[in-house]
Amino acid sequence: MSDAAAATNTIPILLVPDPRLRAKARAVGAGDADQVRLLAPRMLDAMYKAPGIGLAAPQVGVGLRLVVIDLQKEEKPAPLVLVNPEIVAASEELATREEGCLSLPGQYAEVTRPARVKVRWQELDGSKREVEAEGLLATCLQHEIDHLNGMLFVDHLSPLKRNMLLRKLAKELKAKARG
Ligand code: GNR
Ligand code: NI
Repeated sequence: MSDAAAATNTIPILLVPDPRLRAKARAVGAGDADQVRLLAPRMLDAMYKAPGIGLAAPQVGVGLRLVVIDLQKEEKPAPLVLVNPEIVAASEELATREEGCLSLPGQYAEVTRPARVKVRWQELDGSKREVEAEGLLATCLQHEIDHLNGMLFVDHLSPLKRNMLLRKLAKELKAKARG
């Protein structure tokens, strides 16, 4: 396949300031099963190609509570598909980690969040799952669930840092568009 054809088949990731990144996604219901089964592998594909460790449906313009994650620790894939994920408990202890986002390419900042979270979700078959996460997985789960609520990592920064980063992104995207 040519590069152009491959690019056409990869679902595009929306960039800030696309308003679809700021909308609250709705819960996946029984009537969404077909769409979710088609979309999840396309989201994983876009995530691996980016490459990234997580992707939320609003980042590909779909307002559903659907997330894919693969921390890609060793070389072998370990994809997670999370339907209707929710944080059911969070530690008082906080952790600070550098975050990036595929919707704000090239922008990174330290973000402070709960160090550990308990997250509940459904699998594609509707079965219930729960995990107690720490470290990078805890960060990634919170980052992706934020996307479902129209939140971006920059919203956790001071207004000064947020505006600096958003202006830098706008400038870089403009330069890139000019070539
Ligand atoms: O690929 C990603 N890396 C990352 C690094 C630190 C904290 C969060 C993330 S998620 C990000 C992919 C993305 O934008 N998901 O929404
Ligand atoms: Ni993101």
